[in-house]
Amino acid sequence: MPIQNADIAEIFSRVANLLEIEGANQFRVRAYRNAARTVGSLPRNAADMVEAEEDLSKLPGIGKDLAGKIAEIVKTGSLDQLEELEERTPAELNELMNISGLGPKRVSALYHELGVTNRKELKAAAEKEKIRDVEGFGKKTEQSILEELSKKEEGEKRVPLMQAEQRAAPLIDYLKNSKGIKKITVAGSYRRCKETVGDLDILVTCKKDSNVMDRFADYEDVEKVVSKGSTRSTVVLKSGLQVDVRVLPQVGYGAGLHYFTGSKAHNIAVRKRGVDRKFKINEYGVFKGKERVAGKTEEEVYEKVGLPYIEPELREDRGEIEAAEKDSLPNLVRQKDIRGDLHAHTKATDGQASLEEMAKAAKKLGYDYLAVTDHSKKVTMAKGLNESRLADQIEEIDRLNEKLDDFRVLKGIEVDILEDGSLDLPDDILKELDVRVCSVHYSQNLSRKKQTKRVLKAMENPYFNILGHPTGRIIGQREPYEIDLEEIMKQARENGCFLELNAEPDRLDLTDTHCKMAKEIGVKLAISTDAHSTASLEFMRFGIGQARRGWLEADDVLNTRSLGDLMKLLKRA
Ligand code: DGT
Ligand code: CA
Ligand code: CA
Ligand code: ZN
Repeated sequence: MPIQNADIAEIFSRVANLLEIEGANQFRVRAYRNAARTVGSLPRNAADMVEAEEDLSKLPGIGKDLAGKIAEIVKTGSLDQLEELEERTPAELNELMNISGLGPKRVSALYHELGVTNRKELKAAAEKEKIRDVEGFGKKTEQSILEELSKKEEGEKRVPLMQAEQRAAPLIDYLKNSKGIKKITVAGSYRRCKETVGDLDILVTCKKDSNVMDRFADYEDVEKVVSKGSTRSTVVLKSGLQVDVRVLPQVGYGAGLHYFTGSKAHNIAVRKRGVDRKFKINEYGVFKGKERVAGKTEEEVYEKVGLPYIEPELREDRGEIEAAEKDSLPNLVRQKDIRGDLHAHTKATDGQASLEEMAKAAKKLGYDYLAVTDHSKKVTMAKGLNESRLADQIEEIDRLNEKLDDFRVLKGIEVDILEDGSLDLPDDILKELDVRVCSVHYSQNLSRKKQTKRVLKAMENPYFNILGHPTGRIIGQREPYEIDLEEIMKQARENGCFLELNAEPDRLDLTDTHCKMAKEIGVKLAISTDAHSTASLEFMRFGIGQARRGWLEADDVLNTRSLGDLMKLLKRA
């Protein structure tokens, strides 16, 4: 593709910016700005004019010198003068001028006075309140620079999988109603069940006369159409989430699905195996020379490179290719393997539903059991239970269990692990329970050594069953606390304790790699929703996705056990 007028204009305006920052003569600076404007608004391609040897110096504001530079850009794609300038003055300064309120004069001042050359340094300077003291700036400008910077950062944020799901589901329903639609799937990190997604990659097969791209651009939740074509369109939704739609040919659908499911690292590894076997693999199919030899299904793609089908959650190039080669891929845990939920709250503390409502909702999901694990007294904000209120709840559960057929409410607690490693309730009452989830809620900022010691100490208590949300992280909001999980997992295995994979979509605590670590160490995980309402019992699926990304099989998961087997595993020696 020949160079566009906009590209030439961009080069000239960069030259003007850098000249101005250097303090060059104002007339020179203006000459480049004018040239940028002239070329940017030409009715014809400057590249074509150069090709036809037309005299560009006849254009308004373009002299012989600039005409020569246009020809240079058209022929080489770049301008020596700009490269020289960029050697003298940081090129990143140009990016700073996109921040509203900052023109070349101000960027020049920030550069010369404070040595600011990029966004990061600009942010640091604003945070240290240094900008307000530069001539021509003030407190207000400093504040608005900070606001501008954080707005841009938010635009680059990844979205938790559940939020992506809430955007994707109605959009898919809407697109399904387009003319001539055959298949429609969300690929990318979404299909791999990654805990956060950068954007949505929707794949479609359809008849020739389909209006799917028109409908997509017209979707009411669209903020901006970035590009629109017959095989690929991109929009940004009002929430800021970007969505790509690609129309794939039916014959190569499997290859396209494979390519756009990723991950990129997995694709590269598969493609390399293709090369070794003299196949070319891309998003359109598997080719030998020019001939398409496979690609209708993903299975076909894998078969051509000598591998069995690999589940999307495993496709991260973290050993799945090698495992597939040895035919030792895990048989991943599925939602239907789950027999119950081991972490849920009721109205007695900070839940929204009653004991009975929670039990009935869990039964309706097809479960055999639900552990009710309200908070302990330390968590005053959630009206945590003391011994006597817990004793009351135990009786209430006994009465409820008599009414329920083929279902068991387990007596439980989410008991706080105090800073010294003791538990927030005495053994006398803990021993009356079926299951104890033990969690850190306070003093999260201890050193790694102290935090690890605290939890190890707690696990010595014979009533410690499951370590709740083991790192305490909240995605995008709170960092995990410092803790040596490997040591904790090893000790848990020795003591007959378990770790939780908290399925709450903002927690997903443990991460996928932690899950894999647990499997390798040989400690079982409880996948639990930490439900605070009947609806959130359905968060189980996010936990399952994360567990699958961590290679877990049904046997690695505590709550795939029947009630009888579970009770045995919860009894420590
Ligand atoms: P995200 O959106 O950041 O959460 O992650 P993905 O995995 O959805 O990445 P995205 O949306 O950039 O691209 C979707 C898939 O397309 C990606 O998983 C693999 C494939 N893909 C994208 N770029 C490349 C590439 O340069 N090479 C290869 N082999 N595959 C690519
Ligand atoms: Ca994506
Ligand atoms: Ca994408
Ligand atoms: Zn908790």
